[in-house]
Amino acid sequence: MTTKYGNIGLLGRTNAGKSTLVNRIVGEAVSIVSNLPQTTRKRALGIYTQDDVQIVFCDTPGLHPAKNKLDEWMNSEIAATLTALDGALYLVDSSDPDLESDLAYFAEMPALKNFPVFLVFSKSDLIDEEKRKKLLEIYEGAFSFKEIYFISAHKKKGLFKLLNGIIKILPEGEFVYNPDEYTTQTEREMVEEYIREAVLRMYRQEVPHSVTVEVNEFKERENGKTYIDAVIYAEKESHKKILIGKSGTSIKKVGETARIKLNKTLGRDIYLSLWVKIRQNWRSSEEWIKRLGYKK
Ligand SMILES: Nc1nc2c(ncn2[C@@H]2O[C@H](COP(=O)(O)OP(=O)(O)OP(=O)(O)O)[C@@H](O)[C@H]2O)c(=O)[nH]1
Ligand SMILES: [Mg+2]
Repeated sequence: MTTKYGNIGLLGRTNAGKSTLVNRIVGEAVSIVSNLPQTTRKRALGIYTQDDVQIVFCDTPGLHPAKNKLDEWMNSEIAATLTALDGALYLVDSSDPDLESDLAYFAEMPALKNFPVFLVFSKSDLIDEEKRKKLLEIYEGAFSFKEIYFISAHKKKGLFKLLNGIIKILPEGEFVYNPDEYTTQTEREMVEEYIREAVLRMYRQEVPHSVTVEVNEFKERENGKTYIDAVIYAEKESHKKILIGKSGTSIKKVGETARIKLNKTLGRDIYLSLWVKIRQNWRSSEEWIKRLGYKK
């Protein structure tokens, strides 16, 4: 049987819906999602396999001005992803387009000219026909897009059409992954990301962005439970207090949210023990960025 295999990048401004789309196509929570900017930090690979086709979706962070070492590293993740793609989906939030920022993205990433790029208007459930026409007018000629799609990951609209479009541009090739694999992330990385997602969803802007998570212990116990011990690092004492909450109620909620999702994804009982510690200015520390795996 002739098979097709390729790497497809998910690109676009922060909050465009890149990670949501990858999760929807792959069918598992490969990449975390929130309504705050800069949710995705690391490249995350989601693997889609159907019949004679295997597509590796490379989710990336949104391009943003670098204020610290973490930002610089996140932006470098985008450039690194672009070196190994067969094609890319450039997502624009239909309900919040910003042509100027998108043009800046294209200018900053000249490697985009090396492969076909599809323009994908996401969140189409939030706009009407008139707005659609307007978007097409605005974006026509902004870049040499191979094709244009409107999709809604939430309402599962337009995804089949988009997948067929992607399959058409895939080269022939052997599968690289086992058909039942859906991500290249380790379980430890997924645990850290799920905890960070719970934090992103529970607190306000400033706190979640100063947070990173590290798993200290990951042990299978004889009683069939998996015991996980993880630390949430915050940058300031005031953030630590907010994260813990009155009598520890907030951190308990974070743990519970992450635990439920982990039970489901990892398919076993999880016992999760969470701690909050302070690591001042970790986002500006080369050593900490490296230690936390934000460096390859
Ligand atoms: N209404 C609607 N909202 C969506 C849809 N897809 C994503 N969203 C929402 O858009 C927000 C951002 O989604 P993400 O998938 O985290 O966006 P992202 O592009 O990965 O963002 P970064 O990782 O920060 O670059 C979340 O609140 C999603 O629930 C959709 O099809 N319809
Ligand atoms: Mg994301």
